[in-house]
Amino acid sequence: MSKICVLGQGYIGLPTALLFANNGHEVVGIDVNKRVVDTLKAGKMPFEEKGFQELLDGAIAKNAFRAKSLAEEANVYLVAVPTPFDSEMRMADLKYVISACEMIVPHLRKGNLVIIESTIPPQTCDKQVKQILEKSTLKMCEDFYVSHCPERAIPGNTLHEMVYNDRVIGGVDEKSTQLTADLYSSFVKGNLHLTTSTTAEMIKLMENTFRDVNIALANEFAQIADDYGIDVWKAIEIANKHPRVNILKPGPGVGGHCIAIDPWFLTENANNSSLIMMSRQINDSMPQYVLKMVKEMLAGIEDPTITVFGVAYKGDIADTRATPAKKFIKLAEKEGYKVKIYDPFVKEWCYPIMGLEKAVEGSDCIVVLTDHSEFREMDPRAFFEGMSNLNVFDTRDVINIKVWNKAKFNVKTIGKN
Ligand code: SAJ
Repeated sequence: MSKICVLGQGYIGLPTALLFANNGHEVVGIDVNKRVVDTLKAGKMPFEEKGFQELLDGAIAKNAFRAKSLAEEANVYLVAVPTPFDSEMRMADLKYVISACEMIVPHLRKGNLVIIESTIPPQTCDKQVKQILEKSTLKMCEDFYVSHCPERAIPGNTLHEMVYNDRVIGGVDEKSTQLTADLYSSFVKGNLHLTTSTTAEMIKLMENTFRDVNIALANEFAQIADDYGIDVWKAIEIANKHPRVNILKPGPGVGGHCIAIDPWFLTENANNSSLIMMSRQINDSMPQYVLKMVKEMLAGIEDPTITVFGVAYKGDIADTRATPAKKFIKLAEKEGYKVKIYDPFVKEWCYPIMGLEKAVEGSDCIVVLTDHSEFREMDPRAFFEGMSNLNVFDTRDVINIKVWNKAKFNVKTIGKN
């Protein structure tokens, strides 16, 4: 049994803390946000996902979890704070990782283990983390141990993936790796892959970069398919029957807090990264492409109103972080369009979210930006009456074209024109 201080009680830190607490450890959840700490103290989750509340109830019942604002003495410190993207510099902004490590320094004792779960550029453990923690006068690898254990669970299915996914564990030396592996084996059912800290840092970034580059390729294929007038979705489906091909899906761009950001952490100090940067550029330019296609559909309509269906960064979640919908809406407004928004998951956002009927009232075109399941089953005959013109542009290939055609909609899909 270890006493673990988990710094950062967000989407990753909190479920990780609760998994440790439910599996034999004493856990203290630390967060600088008072609202998060107060909510946890009241026995409630500050955000919801499948299974989270039950896990919190279990940890509290075992008397194995408490939340507070400042770190305290423990055997293990686990850092799970955000790593924002500094868009001006195109670099990882490590300010939260640095301040979390600084918070650990006064409490660090001989034999302690410090684990960084936050996404960090290669060599961060070996260089910056070491430098900060050694301010304690203790020596890394002699007195205390450090490893990187990146989280790779997918939002929407976090708990299942935290338990069943394989884990990468990279220590700054073998003892750090082994101590970390012993700890995680208390709840991880997937395989533990042991490596060095710099390799682990690189692996996490490589995985998300692979996805970004693959999506960029799909987006480029979609634009080529539009030029040739073929259906890229069907073409991808058939190409993927090849045993060594797995092309991802085109769309309005890449959102979320990882895939659109992590590639920059890999390129920030590299000389050979033109493919990665080009892929970022392709994915970031997709809102412009969507607007171009929508403009073609709306040719001849004066002062059009459009309705965006879905602003979450991906389907069936309420998360809008770095959503490509925002750039599309801003570009559409610059074009002079009036934009209204419907999203069955997102309740509050920087733009007002409307009920379905109000959102389509007076609209000349629906633009589907998110692959929410609701859009797959939708029959527009239930709500389209107030629309001024019956156009729909689908960037996710989710709507049932036959049903929308029956309702007399002019339907266009990205990569299918
Ligand atoms: N997207 C496409 N086409 C696709 C797949 C995704 O356009 O074929 C778009 C999505 O709509 C979304 C964006 O990409 O806007 C990212 O979504 P995602 O489902 O690819 O990934 P995230 O950001 O939700 O989670 C990723 C995952 N990484 C990988 O699958 C390699 C997850 O396992 C990581 O834990 C997470 O990043 C993270 O925290 O790093």
